[in-house]
Amino acid sequence: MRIDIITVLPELLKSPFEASILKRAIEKGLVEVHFHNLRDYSIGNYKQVDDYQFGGGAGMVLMIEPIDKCISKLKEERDYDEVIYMTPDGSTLNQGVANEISLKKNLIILCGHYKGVDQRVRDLFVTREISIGDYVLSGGELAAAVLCDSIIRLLPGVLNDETSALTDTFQDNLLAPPVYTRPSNYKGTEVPDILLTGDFPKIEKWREEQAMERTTKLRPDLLE
Ligand code: 6GU
Repeated sequence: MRIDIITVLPELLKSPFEASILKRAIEKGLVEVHFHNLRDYSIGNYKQVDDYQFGGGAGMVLMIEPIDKCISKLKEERDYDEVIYMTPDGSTLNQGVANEISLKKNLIILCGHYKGVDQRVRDLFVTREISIGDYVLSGGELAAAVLCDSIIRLLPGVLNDETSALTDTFQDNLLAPPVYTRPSNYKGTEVPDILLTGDFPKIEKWREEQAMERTTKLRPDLLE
């Protein structure tokens, strides 16, 4: 997979890719992530990438020309499966969407900022609009990092134990069961006995029951 991220704030976006699982995925060559500073495609001597909105109103809007220049250059080099625009009015990211996008080969992710992008960018170039929840962030950068993490960890070979993404919360629309590690007794609070029996079919059954119980209690909407 290759991901090209277009942003006015690349520095806000880079650090999540420089640690832990995402870093290792990049080092292993399982994903390439490239950052493109929109300002490098700006017009005029002032490196302008945004402007006031027609019709008046507060807030700046990212202009179409720098975005067009950046996307066109990328598209000359390879084909893209999706141009994803990160915006609070997009469709909400969930595990199903992450699973679907993780199967794509080349992605462009465009981060909104200020009041967002000129509508013609969305009409002409964007194939999918994604939000990470019903609240407003200052820009699409942190949301793009969330999206990238959710898809990169699903790529084959990224997680050490290849089955572990399959047992994640949400992967089967259930919350994950509780997990424990040593010590089995910490200041009098104990790990459930069943987990210490070594009876794996029974443990599996207990985990399924716990997952169902947790989901019923905490997220009944997932069962609907
Ligand atoms: Cl993708 N962008 C912004 N600016 N705010 C958000 C969001 C995206 N998703 C939730 N809130």
